[in-house]
Amino acid sequence: MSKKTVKFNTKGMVCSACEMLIESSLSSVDGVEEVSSDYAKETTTVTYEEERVELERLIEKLEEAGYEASVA
Ligand SMILES: [Cu+2]
Repeated sequence: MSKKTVKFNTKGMVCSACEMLIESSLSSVDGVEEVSSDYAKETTTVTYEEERVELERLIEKLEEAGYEASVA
């Protein structure tokens, strides 16, 4: 299985609760291995298994959580 790490701009983050929200939301996606969010930079770095998760799915999840997401 090949792992991929992608960094997203996650605009709209304002506090550490945003980090926790994003981290728990993305961690619940099957195939996601690691999520690291930084509200000061408004970025989220995700490591996932390419065969199991679509990049689009991650963006969708971030948008659902309430953030404006794009690949950094
Ligand atoms: Cu917040």
